[in-house]
Amino acid sequence: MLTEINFDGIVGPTHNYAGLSLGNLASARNLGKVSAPRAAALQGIAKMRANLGRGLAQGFFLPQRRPDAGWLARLGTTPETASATLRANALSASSMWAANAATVSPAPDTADGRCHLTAANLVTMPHRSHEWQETLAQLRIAFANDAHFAVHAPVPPPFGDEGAANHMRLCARHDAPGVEVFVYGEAGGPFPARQHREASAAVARRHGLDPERTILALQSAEAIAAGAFHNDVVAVANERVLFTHEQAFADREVFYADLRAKLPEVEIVEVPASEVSLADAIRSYLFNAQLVTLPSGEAALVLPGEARETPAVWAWLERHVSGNGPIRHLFVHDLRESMANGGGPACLRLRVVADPAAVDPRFMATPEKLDRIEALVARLWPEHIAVEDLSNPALWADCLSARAALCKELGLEELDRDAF
Ligand code: SUG
Repeated sequence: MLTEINFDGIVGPTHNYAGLSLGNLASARNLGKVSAPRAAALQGIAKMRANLGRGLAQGFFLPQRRPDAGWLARLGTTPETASATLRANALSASSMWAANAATVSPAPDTADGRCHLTAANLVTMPHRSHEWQETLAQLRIAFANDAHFAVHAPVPPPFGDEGAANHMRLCARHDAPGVEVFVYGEAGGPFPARQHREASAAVARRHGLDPERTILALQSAEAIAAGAFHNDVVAVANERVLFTHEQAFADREVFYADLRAKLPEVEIVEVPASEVSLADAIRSYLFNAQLVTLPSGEAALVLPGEARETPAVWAWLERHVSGNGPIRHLFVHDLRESMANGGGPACLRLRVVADPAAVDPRFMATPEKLDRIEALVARLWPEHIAVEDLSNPALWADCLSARAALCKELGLEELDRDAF
């Protein structure tokens, strides 16, 4: 049976605040702050556990091996000899944000009836540009069943692709054919446009999508300038519902009309700027919630604590839920560590509509497996990392062995190697 599975990126032991993401306001604001990798990973595990408890299918991806000595070697250096900047780029735990791992087109949308996944190249940011090799390796293991899945290598550079963070799927039900929306940005503002139109179009072609059910929509320049470095910071979709800020898209009337023509049952829940400013939306990550369908059929939002702490946002949500809106439940999670690098609940997960039985079970979560992961993290993940610690070889060794222990615990030792 086709169902939506959320694969969360487990937060890696090197999680830190080196301020690497230009255009991501939280990352810049928290540059130099002391991170708490253990707490970060435990916060993520608690979210996964809660979603499992809500009756949702849950999987995960492993944190990548950091420092990435293979990448530094390709640059002619090593963790010991690299500049502080290159070293920080080699140590980032950014693969936790699994929404950027790949773009996924479920089987009902594709020409060959398989679920297609394209690993994202993430070329715009140096610290993320070397994720795709291991991401691809993990996708090829998790989705090895080629009767069900087709896993593609990334679109070639220079066309920037940031994966599912700029992709939305609207459909009557997850197992019905959907309309896939690819949101891209245009260069010219103060911050880089990380998703290029050419990359989005290439993914749509490679996945065998029907052009009649595919939309390429331009992200508004003001949203990027206000800190929406990915579209999933200002809009999220699930089944028939598009939940979006008024200023998310460059030409919203044209986009909405196109969407309504392609999927007449679509329900557009637009939050006006007069009620929630773009700045509040981005600060609170209102739209970086996971919009999910509960087993009861009702829609729920899985939100970060910051949404409850932002008065205009919480007031809007309470009004919506007490009125007749399509979102019926609000669940709030403390994800402060990931949020401080600009990663909310939706950034931490990749959605795959598939039969869970077709996925390699080593990547599927159960309460018992989450207990084991949690115990290992509590024992081996560093409690704190200050930016100065990033040059300490003992920290690298501890992080590599902590990750190796997780690979072993999950029966995925094949991922514990240097080069991908
Ligand atoms: O790519 N932050 C990530 C956050 C990704 C959020 N993902 C989605 N919106 N789907 C990024 O900007 C900060 C890392 C640092 O500064 O060390 C970072 O990479």
